[in-house]
Amino acid sequence: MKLIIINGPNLNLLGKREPEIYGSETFTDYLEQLKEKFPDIILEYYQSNIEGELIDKLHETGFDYDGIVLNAGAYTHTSIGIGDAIKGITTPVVEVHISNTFGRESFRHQSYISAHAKGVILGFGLQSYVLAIRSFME
Ligand code: CA2
Repeated sequence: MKLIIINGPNLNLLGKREPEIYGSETFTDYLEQLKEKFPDIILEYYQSNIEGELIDKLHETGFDYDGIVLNAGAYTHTSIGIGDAIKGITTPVVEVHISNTFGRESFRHQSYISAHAKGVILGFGLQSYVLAIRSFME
């Protein structure tokens, strides 16, 4: 099984700022743990701060990968373009968030992704990614 984790804007800062919300681990360190935890899965990773690059990556992977784990960061709440891209591909997308966006500012309650996602996992810290990967295993 081949999955890709796609992270959006500012998630490259994980572990470097705001540890009270996002924890103190960098995503690249965490990715190594994920690969050890799921040795039978081909697990790729992509991060961009640029909306169009995220859309390009969804198009590139969205027809032959088995699943996409997407944390679109703040674009979740603003990007009709990313929502349309998910609608236009065939690979199922699981939307993830580290924080419980519903316990935060009201602008984070809106998602342009959820309606087109296979499912949504949020609020479990980095463990949200483990739960998302597991959701593709059954
Ligand atoms: O909880 C999540 O995973 C979010 O997608 C994270 C986004 C936020 O805009 C969403 O509302 C919820 C922000 C990612 C920024 O990550 C940082 C990490 C460390 C320092 C600064 C930002």
